[in-house]
Amino acid sequence: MHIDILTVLPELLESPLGHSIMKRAQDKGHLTVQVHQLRKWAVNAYGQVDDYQYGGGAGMVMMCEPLVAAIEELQKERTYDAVIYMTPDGERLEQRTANRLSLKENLLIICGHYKGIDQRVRDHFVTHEISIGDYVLSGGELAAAVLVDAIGRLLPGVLNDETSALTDSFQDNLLAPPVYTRPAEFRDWKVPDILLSGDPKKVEDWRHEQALKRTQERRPDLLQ
Ligand code: 6GU
Repeated sequence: MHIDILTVLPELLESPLGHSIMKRAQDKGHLTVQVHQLRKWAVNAYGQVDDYQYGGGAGMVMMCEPLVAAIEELQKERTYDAVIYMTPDGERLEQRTANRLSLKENLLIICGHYKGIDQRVRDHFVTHEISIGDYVLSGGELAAAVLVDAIGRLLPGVLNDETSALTDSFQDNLLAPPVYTRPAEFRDWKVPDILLSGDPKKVEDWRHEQALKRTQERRPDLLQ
């Protein structure tokens, strides 16, 4: 998969996408991410990409010209399966969204800032609008990092057995069960006997039961 990201703050994406599993995904060639500074397509030598909003009101709006110039230049290079705009009024990101997007070949992600981007870019270029939850961030960059991580780790070959996505919370609408590591006894807190039993069937049943219990207690909405 290839992902292009348009932003005025490329630095905000470098660290989250440059470490751990996202780094490995890119090193192994499963994922390529190119972060583009939108000011490269600015309308003047000051690097201007935003302007006052028509109708008045506080807050700047990201202009059509730089965004459209950037999008059209990138579109000459590749055909995008989705042009995604990160925005708090978008559709909430869920595991199924990440699953679906992980099957695509080329994604273009636009990070908004200030009051957002000119509506005409949304109308004519954006195919998906995604929010990562009901709270407001200063810009779309951290949300884009979340989206790329959620998608990137699902690409075939990125995760190994140990990090397998199959046992993740949410992957089958269940939260993950509790986990333990050595020592078997710490202070007087013991690891559940079943996990030490060496009986894989019993262990699997216990984990499923614990996952159900945890989901019932914490997220009954997932079981509806
Ligand atoms: Cl995608 N962008 C911003 N600015 N805030 C958010 C968001 C996105 N998702 C939740 N809050």
